[in-house]
Amino acid sequence: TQTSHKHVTLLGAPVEEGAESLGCAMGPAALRLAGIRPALEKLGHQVEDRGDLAPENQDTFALPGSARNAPLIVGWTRTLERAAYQTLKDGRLPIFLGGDHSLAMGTVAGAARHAAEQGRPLFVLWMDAHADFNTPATSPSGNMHGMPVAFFCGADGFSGILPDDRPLVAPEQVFLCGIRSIDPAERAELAKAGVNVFDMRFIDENGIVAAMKRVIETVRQAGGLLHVSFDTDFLDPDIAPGTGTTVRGGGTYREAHLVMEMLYDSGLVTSLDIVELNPFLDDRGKSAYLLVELVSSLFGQKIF
Ligand code: EXY
Ligand code: MN
Ligand code: MN
Ligand code: MN
Repeated sequence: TQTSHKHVTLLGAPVEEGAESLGCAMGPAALRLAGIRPALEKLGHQVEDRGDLAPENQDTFALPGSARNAPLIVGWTRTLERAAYQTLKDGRLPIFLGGDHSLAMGTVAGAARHAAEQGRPLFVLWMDAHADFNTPATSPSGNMHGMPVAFFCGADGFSGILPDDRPLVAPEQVFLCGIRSIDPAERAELAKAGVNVFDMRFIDENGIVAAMKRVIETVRQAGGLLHVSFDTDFLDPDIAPGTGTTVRGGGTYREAHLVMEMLYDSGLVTSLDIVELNPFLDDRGKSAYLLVELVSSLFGQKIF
């Protein structure tokens, strides 16, 4: 409605070097072409599009272990940390248009800096087939899109990426939802850290509503801010083929909309990533259009 409209800022983050297969750099363009801005405006929101960001140069940066394209990803992390922080400080709601999931190293870090300044806890809802909890020491692939949750939870192996190496988000304030593919070493570290995991079995047995109620209640009771990081591969590949790391048995069309509708009703979401859309792998814009539909639900689109 017009009275509760948000001031939204779209920021393109065309990073693809954190993934195995290239193409995510075309994600921001595809989301714009699928109409993300008019969709938000139609719901009464005030929208500015800041275009695509560019990573700062970090050519000489090095990370020990297996982390492909680390200098570039670190440059993106620093750029996005500042962009997220500044947009939130300006009282706006940033939507980051990915780009692969490594971009969340920066967006969550910036949201965490803003939350700390406000004296409020930051919670992260991570919608994904994967846990993204590898480190340069555990990663089987070296792909940094499989690492952002470990990074912002303060796992070892990421020293020097940002000036402050302390954990950015407490693992207990992170909720992974939709998980159905975890590497062995990743699983062990995840359990040790104490991150909340709603895997697909939990969702099958209890329903997505139970998971979301727990997230929303926890954030509300703590007076927290909520960053949502939405990986396209959370969705079942049948409805969202346009992503590089599909895993079957994913979130359904109605489950995904219901998550977004419940989040809208909660009024708790303060920042958002839409990531891992690879238009090169998509089927006539099907996944891009679906993502825009889901963003509409998150911003107040009602069935009735
Ligand atoms: N766990 C695997 C790896 O670390 O290589 C796959 C990660 C895929 C990450 C995608 C974006 O969520
Ligand atoms: Mn206004
Ligand atoms: Mn991911
Ligand atoms: Mn994923």
